[in-house]
Amino acid sequence: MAMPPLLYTSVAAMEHSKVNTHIPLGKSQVQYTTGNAPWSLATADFNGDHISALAVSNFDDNTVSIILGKGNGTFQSRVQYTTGKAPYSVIAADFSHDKRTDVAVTNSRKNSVTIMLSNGNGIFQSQITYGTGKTPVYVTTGDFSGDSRPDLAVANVESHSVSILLSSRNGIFEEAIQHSTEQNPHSVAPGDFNSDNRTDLDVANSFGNTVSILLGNGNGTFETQITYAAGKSPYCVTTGDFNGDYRTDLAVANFGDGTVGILLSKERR
Ligand SMILES: [Ca+2]
Ligand SMILES: [Ca+2]
Ligand SMILES: [Ca+2]
Ligand SMILES: [Ca+2]
Repeated sequence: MAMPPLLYTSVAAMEHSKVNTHIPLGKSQVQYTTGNAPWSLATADFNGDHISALAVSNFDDNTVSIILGKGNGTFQSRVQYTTGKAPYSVIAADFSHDKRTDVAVTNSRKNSVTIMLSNGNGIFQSQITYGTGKTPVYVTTGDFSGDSRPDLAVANVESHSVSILLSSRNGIFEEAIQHSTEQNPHSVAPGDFNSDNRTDLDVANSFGNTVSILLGNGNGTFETQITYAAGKSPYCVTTGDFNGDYRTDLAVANFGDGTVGILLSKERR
């Protein structure tokens, strides 16, 4: 069996745990062909039929597969689009502000991010690429500049940074601005941690054993990171309000010690 694409040496051994679910899904999966080594996927309605379609990053053949739904739970055959080398993390959002959902994917061995703008009929334009830091593994989106257009934040695992790419117009992005993190950021998530209605970022620093908070200034710029201790080898972060105080808290998956860490947001800074 092929191994997942590890881009760098992990400090912790992989653990597998059995998950027993009782969700009443169909008895057996139906499989659809992608490219080689599909690694990440996003769902969105790419052709305006209100049916969720799939965008899949294929790590080994430098493509994204777009797989449109037929509306009855089955899917059409894939359509392949070229990306940069070793596409890793894929997301869907309307970057061009035309009500057509587009796709972004990190090219982990090309130090770039690919943007595929949608024509609205399930067909995408050829990729446009923008430079990032070294080994971009994870991409997320949020409006960091306050213009209601979705921007991009990319975790660059080997340059120990997050790249911010601001959407300017028609799906065109400005040149990336790098913000330092601690060692080997592997995941980045948006959230408003200081309740100022400006989107901030939290970052899991997988070799730093920390979480970085980058407070947003609302104009696309961010403050210097504030770091908090995490567990061992934190690889993924997400947000939620875990204590019901309407302030955004964060959760971090600590790959190396079998825990999830919770950091509760305190009073406004
Ligand atoms: Ca669009
Ligand atoms: Ca924006
Ligand atoms: Ca904020
Ligand atoms: Ca809270």
